[in-house]
Amino acid sequence: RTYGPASTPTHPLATAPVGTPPFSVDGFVREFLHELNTNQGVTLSRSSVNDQYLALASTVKNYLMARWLETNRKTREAKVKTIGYLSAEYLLGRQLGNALLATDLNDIARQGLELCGLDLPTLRAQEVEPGLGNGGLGRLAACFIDSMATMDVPSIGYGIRYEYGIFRQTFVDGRQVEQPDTWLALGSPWEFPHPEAAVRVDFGGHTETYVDDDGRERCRWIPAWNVLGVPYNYMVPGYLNGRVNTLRLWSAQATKAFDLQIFNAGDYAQAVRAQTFAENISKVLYPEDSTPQGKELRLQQQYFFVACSLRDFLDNELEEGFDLHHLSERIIFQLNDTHPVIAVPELMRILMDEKGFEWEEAWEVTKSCFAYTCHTLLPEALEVWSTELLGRLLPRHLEIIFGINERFLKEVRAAFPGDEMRARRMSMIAEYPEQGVRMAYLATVAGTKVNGVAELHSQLLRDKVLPDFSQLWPDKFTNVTNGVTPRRFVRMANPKLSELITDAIGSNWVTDLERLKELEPYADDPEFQARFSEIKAWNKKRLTDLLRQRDGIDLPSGHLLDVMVKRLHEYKRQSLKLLHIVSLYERVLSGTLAVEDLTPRTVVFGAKAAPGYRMAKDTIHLINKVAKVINADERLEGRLKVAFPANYNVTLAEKLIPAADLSEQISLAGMEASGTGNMKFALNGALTIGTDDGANVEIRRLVGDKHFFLFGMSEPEVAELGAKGYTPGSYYESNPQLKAALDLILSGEFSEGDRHMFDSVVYNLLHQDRFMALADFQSYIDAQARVEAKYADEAAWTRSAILNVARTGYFSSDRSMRDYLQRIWHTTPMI
Ligand code: B1N
Repeated sequence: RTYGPASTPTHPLATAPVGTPPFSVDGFVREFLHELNTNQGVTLSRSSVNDQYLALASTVKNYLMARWLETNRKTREAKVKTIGYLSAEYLLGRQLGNALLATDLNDIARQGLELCGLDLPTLRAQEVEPGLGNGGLGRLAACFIDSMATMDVPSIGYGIRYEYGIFRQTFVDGRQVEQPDTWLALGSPWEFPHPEAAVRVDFGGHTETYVDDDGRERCRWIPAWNVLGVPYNYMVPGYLNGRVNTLRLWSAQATKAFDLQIFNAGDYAQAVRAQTFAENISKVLYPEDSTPQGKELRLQQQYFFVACSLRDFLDNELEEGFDLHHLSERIIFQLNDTHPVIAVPELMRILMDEKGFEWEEAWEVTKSCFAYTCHTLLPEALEVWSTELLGRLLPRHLEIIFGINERFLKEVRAAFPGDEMRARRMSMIAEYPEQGVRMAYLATVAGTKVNGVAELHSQLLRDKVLPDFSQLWPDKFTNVTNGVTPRRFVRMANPKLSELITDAIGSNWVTDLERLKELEPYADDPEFQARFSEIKAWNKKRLTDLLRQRDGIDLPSGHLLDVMVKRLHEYKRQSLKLLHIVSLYERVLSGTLAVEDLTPRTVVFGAKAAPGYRMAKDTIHLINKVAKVINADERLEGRLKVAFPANYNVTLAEKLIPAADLSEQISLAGMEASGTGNMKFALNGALTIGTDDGANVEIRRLVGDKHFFLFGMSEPEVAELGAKGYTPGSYYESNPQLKAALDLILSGEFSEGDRHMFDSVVYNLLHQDRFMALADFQSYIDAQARVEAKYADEAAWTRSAILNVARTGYFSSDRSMRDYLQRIWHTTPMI
């Protein structure tokens, strides 16, 4: 690639900085109409809402453009260390609102559009969110790149531009039905494709040795096929700081050479099929959160984006002639879970096979350029790629992995002479049930640091998942507790609360969230309390309006809004929440609870199930059936409602979370690595009912026991019960309330008399209950009674809610980034 003009430009404008449209209503209107006319090719009077939205997006981009180009120039010139965030998922949410906030254009845009007879909220509603992630892990990546931009940290996010993001969930007779997510269909105004900068990625074939010009024996890879990776750049604007970082997502395309071979063979149809084959690589996001299926296409995706990203950084971001021995001075690749770990052998391969490094030299560089974040403890979530598949798809990489393992095990044997069992345990190569590469071990060996995502999780990672490794390298292990961006999840999602906070303590909290502490004295201020409650009520009204038009759901007013939103997984225990609801209902039916004593409560669920996860889908079906019966039963006098809007996503979260009173964080202790929804709720003034799990532990420590409803076994108690032998049936037999709830489901009450419709869910709980919902049932019911008692005292509840906001500033992703900078990346922001 060559950059820049062929000869020195003589026109003065050619070297002037890029212009930015004037920061005024007039300037904005002029730019907007220009975009509408020239980009969309329509006049205002003939434009559709989609035209208007696309023109508005272009307009805002124009305001960001000069800053983006300047950020790139400055960073390139400064030759500082960049963070290369490698993530298979980015759950970005809508872009327009964030871009308007980052540029402070909200008022100008609203007024300008009004002068054009248009309504900003209507145009904003036109945007389809890029759902390029499953849940917490992908959303975390999005929060982190936002924080890095806001904190002036040079970074590039690398990932995949899936043509179809996470599926759109619909319900048919209460069952989940997946629809394709066609997020690109109405245009994609936020991306900048660069087909001319496409990168070639090789696959398959075999390796061979040869003798190089210096007479050294070397290895090379003779691949069988290849595809092109086309980069699509996205702006990542910092908040009011003039920095705009880059997110670079790769899209797969067929190479010409690939087709030509087949075209020349005269098989036109086969050639077209081959093209489809190549382009399949970035076609769709795998919808499994936490249970990776060892699918060939997924490994292709992983290698595809990692190979493109390394190549891009080495060839285009580093200056020509840079001495790669010093690579770690200029980049640290953060591995977002094991999905991008194939980058490790890829960098080794580049350094050795392409740049002529010896093994030891290459390893020295490689192991200083990576750090690994683990996001799970579930054994089934730890990726293991079969060597059969790896060898077929990436033969050279498999060889290198074996080489890394061999040298690593030598080190282990030297450190623990005679302990052969340990060497076997620590091998990156598992032998059963088939030979496979344990990607977490490879990441741990190659990474300068390994971190978990909350204190408890990092501890369990050291003690239970990687104990041998933490013994060998205690200093390698560290914690960085997750965080969320206050820009999107407080400032944008909760404008009224933001205004109240700013009135009280000024506006610096948006980039310095620990300042929320200054709100503490206001917790006892009746006027502040009143405004705080009014805002909660306003947020509930806003949600009610949205759910009415989005889902046809009618939320009653004046209810305790009890919200459980997250992926559907047995360990998260949506079924425990459901048992609570069914139990309340059963107690009213059986007369053990008078209707008047029911706290008016609406439970809102939001959850997608992986399409192949039967138990999760059955649980969704059951929730919907229970909701239908309860919502229709007049005996409840409207005091208990269950709402399950379909297709929970970032856009819905932004409306739901600010409206919530109660945040459900009820996973079995030791199972949820961190959780990040828990943080968003607390920051928006919901109280948490939760177990001592993930970041809940830290939330409770910060907000205080009086302002958090703790229940359930602790992680050591869970381990103890598991070791002793857990028998869920005994809880059923000995707890009449639990028995009555389960029996009500078994009676067919929620399934038109069909007594077997929910056998899978109920019998799983009764006979297996891997995540011990029955063991925690009574404790959960008791905690819910404490919730109700507290809710009855409005002032006390509001005071606790305010203190939740005031004391959770720690959970800003800006703080997470500071921790990464200090503990892992060893670098500082620019300037
Ligand atoms: O990562 C989040 C945590 O807050 C959650 O506790 C954790 O469950 C989540 C395979 C995953 N862990 N593992 C995944 C996602 C996609 C996939 O294909 C695994 N997601 C988490 C952020 O740290």
